Amino acid sequence: MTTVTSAERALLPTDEPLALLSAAGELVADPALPMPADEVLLDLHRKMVLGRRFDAQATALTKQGRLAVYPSSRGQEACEVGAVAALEERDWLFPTYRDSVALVTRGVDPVETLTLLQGGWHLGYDPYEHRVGPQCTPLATNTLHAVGVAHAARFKGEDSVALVLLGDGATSEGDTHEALNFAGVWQAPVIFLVQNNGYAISVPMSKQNAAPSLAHKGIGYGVPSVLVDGNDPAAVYAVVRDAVRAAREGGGPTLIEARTYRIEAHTNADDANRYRDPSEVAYWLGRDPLDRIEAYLRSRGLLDDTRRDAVLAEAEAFASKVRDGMNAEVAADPADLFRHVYAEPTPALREQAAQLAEELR
Ligand SMILES: Cc1ncc(C[n+]2csc(CCOP(=O)(O)OP(=O)(O)O)c2C)c(N)n1
Repeated sequence: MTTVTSAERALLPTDEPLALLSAAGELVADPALPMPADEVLLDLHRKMVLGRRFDAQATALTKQGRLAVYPSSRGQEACEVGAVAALEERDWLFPTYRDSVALVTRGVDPVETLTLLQGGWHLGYDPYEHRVGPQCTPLATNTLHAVGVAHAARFKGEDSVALVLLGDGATSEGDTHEALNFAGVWQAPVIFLVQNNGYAISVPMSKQNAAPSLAHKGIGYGVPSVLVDGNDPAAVYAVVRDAVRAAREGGGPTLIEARTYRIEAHTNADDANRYRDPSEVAYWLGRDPLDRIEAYLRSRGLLDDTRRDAVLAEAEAFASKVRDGMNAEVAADPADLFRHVYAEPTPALREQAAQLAEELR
C-alpha cells in the first residue's frame, strides 16, 4: 500500500477547483478562501468590463486589416484580470500572446499593447515601465524568464515576485519543467498561473496530459499546487494574492491551474468549429466570469444599472482610444526585416534582402 506523507500532501491541489462564487454568482457554501473586499470586487468588475471591450475591439481590428493577428481571451477575464490585480507595482508579469487583457489591466497603454500583433517589428511597450516582460509567442519561454527575474530580485534584496501566465499546452513544453525545477530548488518568488482553457489550438487536454490535473505537475518539483475555478474572478484573485504573499515572505513558488475556457477560436486565423462542438461553447457561455461577478455584486446591492452604465461608457471611450491609435498608419520599412539580425549579414540574408528590394521596386 502506498502512503502519502504529510510533506507530499501539503503540495497537492484539491480534487475540485477552489471557488468563492457559483456559476450563478452565489456565494459558495463554506468556501476555503477569504472573500476579497467589496472595493476589490468592484475594481475587478470594472477591469473585466474594460478588458472584454478591449478584446472585442482588437478582434474587430483584425477584420479591418489593422491588426495582423489577435488571440482573443474572451471568457478568460477572471484569470487575466484577477491574477494581475493581485500584484503590487513592484512585481513582474510575464505574459503570452493570449494575455493582452492582462497587459492593459496592468496599465500598459492599449495601443502599445497591440503594436506587436499589428505586425510592426518592435515590441510596442517599455518592459520596465510597468514591469511587464515581452508577450512571448514561443510557448513557455516566459516561464524561464520569470524564474530568472524572480531569483535575481532576491539576490538584489528586493521583495518583488514574478507572475508568469501560460496555457495548458505550454505545460507540455520542456521549458516549463526546467522552470518549475529551478523555481523549486531556488525557492524563487514566482507564481505559475496555467490558464487551462481546454485546448492547445486544436489539441484537447485529453490528448496531452495523463496527470489527474495540471496542478499536479508541481509536486515532482516540490512546488505547492492549487486548482482554482478560472471563471471565478474572486477565487482567482484570492489564490494568486495568497501565492504572492507567500512568495514575498520567502515561501517560494506556487503552481496554480485555473480551469477556464476560450470562447473564441485560437486566433482570428483559426476555425474552432473543426475541432469542438458548439454545445461545449454554449455550456461555457453559461459560466461567463463577467456575468458571475455582476450577479454577485447586484445581489449584494454593490452594483446597479447606473454604476454598470458608467463602466460601460468608460469601456466605450477606451475602445475608441484603441481605434484612433490603431487607425494611424504604421511606418514600416520592409528592409528592417533584415537589419539588426546579425552584426554581419549572412550571404543568404543579403540575397533575400536584395530579392525583396527588387520585388518592391
Ligand atoms: C515552442 C512552440 N511550439 C509550438 C508553437 C505553436 N503554437 C502556438 S500556440 C500553440 C498552442 C498553445 O496552447 P496553450 O499553451 O494551451 O495556450 P492557449 O493558446 O490555449 O492560450 C502552439 C502549439 C509555439 N508557438 N511555440
